[in-house]
Amino acid sequence: MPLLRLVLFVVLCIHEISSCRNGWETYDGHCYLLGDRKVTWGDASALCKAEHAHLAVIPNYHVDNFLRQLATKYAYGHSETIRFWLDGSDADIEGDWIWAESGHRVTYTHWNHGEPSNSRHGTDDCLVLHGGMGFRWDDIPCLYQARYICESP
Ligand SMILES: [Ca+2]
Ligand SMILES: [Ca+2]
Repeated sequence: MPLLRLVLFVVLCIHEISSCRNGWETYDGHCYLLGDRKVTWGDASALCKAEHAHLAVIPNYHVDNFLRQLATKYAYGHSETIRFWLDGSDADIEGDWIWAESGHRVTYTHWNHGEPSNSRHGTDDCLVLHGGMGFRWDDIPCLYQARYICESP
């Protein structure tokens, strides 16, 4: 039954290409995981790497919108303010926002009003989606504890 085998092979290939691991969400060829643990930006980055992924990058409005919806859905049923680390940081050069994984400059942005504030004596150097700001962007100290979003590939 070579035809049946061929069909099965094609189906398995399509499944392999289009699907993400259990618990990961798919959007536009990427897989995203919302990490439950509250950790520093550095630890979040390491946790994503352990999953063969990296902290999420937001290159455009569409990904921003998708991740904001995911985060908003996650926040239902949580009374605390939820924050998710992204891959962006200006720790190397103040005000120069870079996606750590690629080293590329952050071009598309969706900062909340008045952000990035570089507050707390200039230690706001890592990027979060901030639940208290409708999951628009905020810079907070990299050593704060927040949840995180991994992206793969
Ligand atoms: Ca800063
Ligand atoms: Ca800030």
